[in-house]
Amino acid sequence: MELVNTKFATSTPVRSVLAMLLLMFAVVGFADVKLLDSFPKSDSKLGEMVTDLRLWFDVEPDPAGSKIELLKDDSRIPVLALHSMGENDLMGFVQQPTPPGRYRVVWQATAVGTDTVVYGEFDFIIVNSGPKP
Ligand SMILES: [Cu+2]
Repeated sequence: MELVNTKFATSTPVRSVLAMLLLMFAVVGFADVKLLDSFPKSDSKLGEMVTDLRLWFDVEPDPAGSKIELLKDDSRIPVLALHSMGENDLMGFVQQPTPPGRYRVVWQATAVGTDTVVYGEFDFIIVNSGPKP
């Protein structure tokens, strides 16, 4: 009888701790889509044109719920055929020449299995591309 009482006394707190942990995981899971790396890298300088953009995240992004835009000054350069290469990444193709200048990547991403949309942006610079072959 005493043994049963002891078990009952310990199992309730254990269950509420487990429930709290599950809740915390759920909350973190919704909020957590972090950009870990990119090509081009944030604030980097490149010596050549960019034909594709890649973003790496801490979770698997859903290309269908994600978007990448490339801006130069006030004009928008289309980034097409957004897909993943299977490395928690998004990749898209830049379909116009990217002459020297300052560029801004504006992205939005949704993790697979969530509805939360996370936004971000970063800049990079393309310096003298050199003569075309
Ligand atoms: Cu690819």
